Amino acid sequence: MKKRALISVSNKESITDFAKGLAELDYEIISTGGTLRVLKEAGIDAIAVDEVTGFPEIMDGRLKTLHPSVHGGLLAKRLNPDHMKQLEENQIETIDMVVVNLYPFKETLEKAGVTKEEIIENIDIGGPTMLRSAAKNFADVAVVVDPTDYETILDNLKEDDLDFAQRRQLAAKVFRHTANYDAMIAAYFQAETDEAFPETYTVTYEKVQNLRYGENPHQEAAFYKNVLDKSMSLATAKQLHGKELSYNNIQDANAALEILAEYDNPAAVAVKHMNPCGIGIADNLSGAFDRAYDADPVSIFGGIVAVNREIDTNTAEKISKIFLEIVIAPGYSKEAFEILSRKKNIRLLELEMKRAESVNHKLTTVNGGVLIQSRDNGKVAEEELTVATNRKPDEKELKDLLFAWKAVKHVKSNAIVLAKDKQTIGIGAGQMNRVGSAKIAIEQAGGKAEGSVLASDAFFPMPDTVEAAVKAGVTAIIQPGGSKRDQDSIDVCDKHGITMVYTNMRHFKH
Ligand code: 93A
Repeated sequence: MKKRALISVSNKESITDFAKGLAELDYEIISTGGTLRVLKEAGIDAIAVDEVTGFPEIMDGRLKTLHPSVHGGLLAKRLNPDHMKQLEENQIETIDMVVVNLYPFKETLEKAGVTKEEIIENIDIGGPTMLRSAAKNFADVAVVVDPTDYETILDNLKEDDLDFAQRRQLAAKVFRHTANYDAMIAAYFQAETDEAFPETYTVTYEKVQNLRYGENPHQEAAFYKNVLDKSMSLATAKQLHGKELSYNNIQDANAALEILAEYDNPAAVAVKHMNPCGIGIADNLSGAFDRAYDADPVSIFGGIVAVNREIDTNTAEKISKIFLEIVIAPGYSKEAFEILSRKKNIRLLELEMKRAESVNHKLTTVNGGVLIQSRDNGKVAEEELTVATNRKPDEKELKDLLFAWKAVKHVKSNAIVLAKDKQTIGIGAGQMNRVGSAKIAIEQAGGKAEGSVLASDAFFPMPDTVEAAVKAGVTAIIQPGGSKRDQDSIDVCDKHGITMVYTNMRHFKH
């Protein structure tokens, strides 16, 4: 009896060559609508699956191959006389090979302007079912899901039939493939429904690249992207120049992007070890960069600079004077690119600066599991601030306070930021007590601290930070409020005539 292969593929790449090869090896080819058309056009002899099922393809193809004549032919154990007798009684013939690849669900999701109907229509039901039937019965059936396997399989078949181990390997690939395919669908539905934290949490990651090493050279690492995440991401950044990104580069660059997303005006952000060391905004990019640089000309060395406007010649010249690992911008003027790309080691990235859509949760691994939380998208508007002190902030102080508040959100706790005139002037990050971070920020600011504002990511458990701020010449403070000892801090402020506002929102970042 002639061997039979069922071919039904969405990705029609190389399919005619493969089918031709099978026909030459005397396989009878059965195929579905679109695939059959392509095969026929290439002059390959094939029959429609309707002829096997005795049932037409209906409902726009939703029902093509879901039929006992197909699945019986795939699932029957050839060495089981009962199975074979039952096939015969039901006039079902065996199928020896399945060649299927699935409706492009992921590609459809990624399409710009795609409708929900289109996404749903691209959930393949019949394809995975055939793949799974064939893969379960790999002892008797060969199952091919990956077009890059076509050539080897033909070569092997020309020698001899595929052996048990080869068929098992193909089946393993299929189960991996259908599991991923379903996981992607599950993750899509998870994001669509309001159930934020379901009993099992599905997320699928796709490799962007292997990395040379992890945080340290003795650690291995790779970069994966979340298939469903369409927010501003390094996975979609275009690298125009320089060495491959490292693990630490990606983390730092990501931190820079998150900070940048806070600002609409021309802004520049310098980042070191995932903390900002300088943030500046201005009417033009070159001015913003000056402020980010002047904020801390020492720490920026070997750091990352991200900006939210195309880099012009003027800014490029300034940037080129310092040693940076990475520059990220939505674009570079021709001349700016020439200036910056003269530096061999600098990595130049281009990335459209759109707001993070924040559909995704933040995942942090812990031993044995993962903590999942919604992202910190908290924002505080001017009218939401409450003034705790006798004195109210004046207009300039208010602007500086809100600027500093946006910055402190992105600094590791305990976080203190001193700012003045649209520029951070001192940043204290990650200390184990709040006043420790304050001291660092104040020292960094030096003489600039006079007339500056201070932001704290969490409340003051005691008045020591406020006392240090007063001594340094800070005139206004922004903090969440809510400590049992708030009054102690207020008293210090009132005594020295400085102002303090509450955001009623905390921005821990650990
Ligand atoms: O709509 S389906 O879920 N119902 C089916 O019965 C079915 N059978 C095969 N999708 C089905 N397929 C898929 O059609 C295959 O997985 C393949 O991706 C595609 C090939 O269709 P065509 O040959 O018409 O281009």
